[in-house]
Amino acid sequence: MSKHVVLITGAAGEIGQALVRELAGRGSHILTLDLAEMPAELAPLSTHIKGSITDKALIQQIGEQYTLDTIYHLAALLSTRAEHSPALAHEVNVDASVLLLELAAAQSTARAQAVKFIFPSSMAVYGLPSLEAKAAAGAVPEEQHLHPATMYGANKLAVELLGEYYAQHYMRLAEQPPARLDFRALRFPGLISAFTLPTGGTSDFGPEMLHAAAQGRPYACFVRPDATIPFMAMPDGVKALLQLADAPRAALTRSAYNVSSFSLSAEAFCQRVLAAFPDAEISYQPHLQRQGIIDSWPMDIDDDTARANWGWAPDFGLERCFNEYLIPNIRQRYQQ
Ligand code: AKB
Repeated sequence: MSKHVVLITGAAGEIGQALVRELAGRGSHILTLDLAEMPAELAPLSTHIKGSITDKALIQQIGEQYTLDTIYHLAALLSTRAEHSPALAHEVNVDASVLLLELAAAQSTARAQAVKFIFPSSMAVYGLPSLEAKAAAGAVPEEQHLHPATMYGANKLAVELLGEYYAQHYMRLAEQPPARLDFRALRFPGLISAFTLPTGGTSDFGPEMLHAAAQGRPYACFVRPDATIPFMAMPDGVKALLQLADAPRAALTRSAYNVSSFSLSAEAFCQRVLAAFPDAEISYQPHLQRQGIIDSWPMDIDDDTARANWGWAPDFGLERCFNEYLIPNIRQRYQQ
């Protein structure tokens, strides 16, 4: 019989690295897939395949060689990058997701046991048409404002819907009802890690500002001071993924859940950074397109349903996130 594994795609990315550490501590057999090698210190924690999730033959081979208990499908082109290469973004973010959903559906049916498919979606699925609408919307619940203004947001929303399709309707015309995959998605705000930096996203202005200040490098913020979105500490992001994966199926009333922690404007973020690194040189040079993306995202997202259904609550609110997680770890990292 083939080996039972937890598959993590995009494992060398920010969320992936943090998730691999956590899952390895639980004793899971981890299979990682990424275009890049895993960082040296994480390499012993998984069996790694260096390759692309768009490679059909590779995905088929993984399906033949491994029994997938859970898939954390993290690989994606983020929002800014996707605007530069929309067709590539669709191929990576949607077409490759369908390959994995097909594989999970096939294994669920063959084993008569649901493969869990955990998908990090994003607040990018929302699209507010104006700053007035953004201010009026406040904390957006899951069913409202689902008109994304970016390729990335459209991709994330498409995969949420496709995941629901494979979990609820796929092969409904078959004579025998198949065992279906168990699809669960989280809509993340901007994640901030003390140990890694994001690439290609638009919420990146927060972590970039902080890491630049800690290294004594000047930083030109690419959005206006008033630009406001929700954020979350990376350990809470990983906690949310694991908690959602562990939640009893019967407790879940939706397939995609908002999770949030705190909202901050770029200027409030800057003041937090300056309080820790008073010599930091932070200026504003708004980039029209990236500003437009941030303006279309909500100020906050309403995560009441996640709290009610599976006990979600972040460990790091605003104060703890900066004072206990980000600042001490970043100081130590760059020795300031
Ligand atoms: C991005 O900025 O593209 C991501 C996201 C909010 O999903 N960090």
